[in-house]
Amino acid sequence: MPANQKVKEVLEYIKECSPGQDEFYQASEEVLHSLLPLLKEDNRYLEHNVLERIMVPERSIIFRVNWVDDAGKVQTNVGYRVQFNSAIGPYKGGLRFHPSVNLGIVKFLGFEQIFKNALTGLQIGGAKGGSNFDPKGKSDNEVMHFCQAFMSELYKHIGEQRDVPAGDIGVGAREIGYLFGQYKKLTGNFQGVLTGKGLNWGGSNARKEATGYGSVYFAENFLNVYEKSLKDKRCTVSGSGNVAIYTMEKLYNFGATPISCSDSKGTIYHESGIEMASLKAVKEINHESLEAYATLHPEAVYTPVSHYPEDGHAVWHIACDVAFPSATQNELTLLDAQVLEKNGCILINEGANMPTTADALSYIRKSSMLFSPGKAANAGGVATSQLEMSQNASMAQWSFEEVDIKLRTIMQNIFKTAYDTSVEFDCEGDLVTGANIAGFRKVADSMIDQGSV
Ligand code: NDP
Ligand code: 2IT
Repeated sequence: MPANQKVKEVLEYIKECSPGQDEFYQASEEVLHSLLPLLKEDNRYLEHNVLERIMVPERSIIFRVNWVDDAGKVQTNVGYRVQFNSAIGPYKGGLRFHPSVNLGIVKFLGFEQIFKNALTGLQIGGAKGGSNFDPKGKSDNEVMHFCQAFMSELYKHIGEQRDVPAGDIGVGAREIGYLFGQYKKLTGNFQGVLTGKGLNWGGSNARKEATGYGSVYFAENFLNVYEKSLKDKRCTVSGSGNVAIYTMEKLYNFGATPISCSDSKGTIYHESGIEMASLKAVKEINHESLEAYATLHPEAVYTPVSHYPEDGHAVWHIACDVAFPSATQNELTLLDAQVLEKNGCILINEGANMPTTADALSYIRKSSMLFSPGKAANAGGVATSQLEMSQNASMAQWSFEEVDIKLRTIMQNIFKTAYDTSVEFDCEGDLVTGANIAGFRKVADSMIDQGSV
């Protein structure tokens, strides 16, 4: 059967057996279509039915999480852990706590994680998990009770050689601490079963900064190929969480100016550059909306989200040289991509997972703009998580500089792998194809080596 016919059949099958999972279809379509040049060249993947096998998670665990709120009432949420693929190592991937979390979201994130983790060159399989629990507006006590209840089920399925969760949207150091405490209480084991831990109890230096820093290292590598650099570039960044904040911090180190950030309520445009101490105070310490940043800096422009109801996001309407979508999936639409191009943007570098909609992505790939796919550009976070696992296994703690140097090298290698693969398949600079083929090939070859398990 011709490869394109096979891809079509597998995608139809996926829709039939996993109804209502739009984000998972979107990620699957992008990956499978971009594999066509490889599938046409090497028949082994179809012979061994690798496409059918790789699209179905090895295991999906869905569980009830009951916890008691501050008023003494029992609340219920749904918990997930999708252990997608363990061909190249123990399952690895974050946990997301956000009201929008459902099985389709967790599956799209877990599927992307398989190829991202393979691209790091490290031995980690792909997984993702989370809950529709919303940490916003909850007291520390409620967040702790939720995390304890969540771990009371999850602990049965994870382990340092088996599955090592970490943070993602809504899961940071506080949540990892409560989850780790409960794991230790239930099992009696102090082991590196989670990453993103506190520095006093097994965490790695530079893990907090790693995704944002790595995203900037990746962008610089890409621009250098075309004899350009981030120096003096005006950069728009979306989001104001972990990835966005450390993207902005590293942009300043490279002589670029981050001029925007956003959250679920609105966008800040600060022409002279985002002031990092104020942003960290508003978002990391006080957990306020960005409106508080505008109060501190009256010269900054604050636009509430409803300003562009006709399908577009204020942040992408600000003229920039490089755009760093770093908030959430499908936050950059076709209209946004057209406006970015018109305003002279030269590179869109994905810090978030799948922030670009499918039609925006196909437009961008035909445009003159460069594009860094998230599974390559944001892989610095999970790569540094693996460095944390490595330090835990040897009971060592490396300095910030040591970890940062390793992160820089890993990002350089990820870029080179994706870029060289694009050259190998005659689409120089098309890193969507390059990253998908390089990640897939490593995992698929390992699956073939390991037989029909
Ligand atoms: P955080 O929870 O720290 O921050 C998320 C940010 O995005 C916040 O500013 C939040 O706004 C905004 N946001 C979230 N959901 C929405 C939404 N539905 N609409 C509008 N804004 C939204 O998460 P991270 O920074 O860790 O994650 C950001 C992205 O990066 C995600 O796609 C994640 O999967 C990806 N990623 C994260 C890694 C990590 O190491 N943390 C590694 C690789 C990728 P508000 O403050 O109002 O909630
Ligand atoms: O999407 C991601 O790569 C993450 N949220 C980080 C995963 C990890 O295991 O550090």
